[in-house]
Amino acid sequence: MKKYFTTPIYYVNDVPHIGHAYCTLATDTLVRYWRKKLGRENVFFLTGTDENSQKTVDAARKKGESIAEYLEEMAANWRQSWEAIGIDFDDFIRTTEQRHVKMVQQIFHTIYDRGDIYKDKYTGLYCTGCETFLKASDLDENGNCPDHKTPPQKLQEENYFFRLSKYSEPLLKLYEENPSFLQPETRRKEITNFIRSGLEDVSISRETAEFGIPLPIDESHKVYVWFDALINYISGVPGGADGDFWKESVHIIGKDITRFHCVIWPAMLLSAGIKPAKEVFAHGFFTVDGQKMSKSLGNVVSPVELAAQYGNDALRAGLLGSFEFGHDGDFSLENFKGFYRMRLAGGVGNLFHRVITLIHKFLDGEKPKSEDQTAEMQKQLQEFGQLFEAGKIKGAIDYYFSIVDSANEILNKEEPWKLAKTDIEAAKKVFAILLQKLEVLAEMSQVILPETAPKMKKILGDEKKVGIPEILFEQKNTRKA
Ligand code: ME8
Repeated sequence: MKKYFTTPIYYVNDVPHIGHAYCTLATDTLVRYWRKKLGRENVFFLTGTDENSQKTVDAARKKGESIAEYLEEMAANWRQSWEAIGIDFDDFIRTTEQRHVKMVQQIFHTIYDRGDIYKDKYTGLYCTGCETFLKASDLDENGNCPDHKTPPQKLQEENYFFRLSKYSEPLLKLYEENPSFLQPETRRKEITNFIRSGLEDVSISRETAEFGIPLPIDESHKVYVWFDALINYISGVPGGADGDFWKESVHIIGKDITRFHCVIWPAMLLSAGIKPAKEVFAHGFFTVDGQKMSKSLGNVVSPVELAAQYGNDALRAGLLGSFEFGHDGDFSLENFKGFYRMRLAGGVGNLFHRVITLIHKFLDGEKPKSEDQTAEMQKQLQEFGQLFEAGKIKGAIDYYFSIVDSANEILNKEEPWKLAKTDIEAAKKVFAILLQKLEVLAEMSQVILPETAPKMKKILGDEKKVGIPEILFEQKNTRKA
């Protein structure tokens, strides 16, 4: 079995914030689960940057740089940011790369040959922030884009259109036949209702765009950035649309871009004679301390800075553990610090340190013989896996910490350091149980705390003896002043 995971390709008009990191870390964590289950060679993970956008042109201009210069710098920044926070992608695609440009032109041509592209005049309201046309009814009371709070541009141009309206029925059939095509259920309902309400054809070229991929049928137009961007999922997958990975594709996206991924993209593929992605998972949006992240509010959190301070595993588990995958939520720095202090340093870190130190002290580091608990351990690993396979990332993280809590409870209740002085055999039994819990946690950590997992394995030693205790999570001064 194979699996192919993608994140959205992000716009490069700015550096990554924790919203982008949330999606990328969620995908990376799912990828780690599946790599562990299927073997690394059977899982492919693609991320990248969406570059052929007016946002690129505006941002480069603002910085006084050429587009090429700006893009080199920003694509490197995104790539390095992901590497810095421990994202282990297999490939990083940029939409200005030749492999992508060629694929876009090829797919465009196939759709054109099907008769699904035609030229027409268009007048509409365009928001560069969204890179999409808005209807008058979409605007807020000030006539602005409700997301970007800026007035849309009035565009009048000759555009090429994609016959999306033709695909209502085939799309509804796709949804009916593939119940897991779009998750969670709330998004599926929203999108199927949208399709049922009737689809309009969409403009897929820009006559006035300054930057982008020229249409293979008319060099004076550029391909609309979304039509171009979605195709990255095929330009970046080994074997392309005919390969084994594409058949098992899973797009992880935020709910804001569900229509593009679950209406336009599958319709483009149906038109091009390519099977749509197998699954799309649209996660929720989160606020920071109850407020939408924005530069003007100054509450934009850098994942790179947070990880440099608390470690990559803390960022991963803290962020993904804040609210359930698929739901909206909130991220607060105070809660994050509390999570670090109580769950990581005081919870799992302290547990490993105490158990291993006690085994050194009372058993000379020798591992006690234990009753076979393989069945129990297998059961726990299975339940952990089931949570992942159901898309419950927070559920899996909570499950992990429930094992940490149960081990800490055993330790505090049985007090093996006292028991060892009166009944060493009874103490050995307690240590054996605790060691097995640590083994399970080390195993699960490969997925949710991947940088700590090898340290845990080292501390757990070999068949006979435990290793040297090590501080896994330094206590930091995280208390409120
Ligand atoms: O839309 N909470 O890119 P983008 C949760 N280039 N997730 C958030 C978030 C928040 N507050 N803010 C952003 C684009 N995200 C296109 C995609 S794909 C072919 C093209 C995440 O840079 C979320 O995953 O605007 C969202 O979908 C994504 O960032 C949008 O990133």
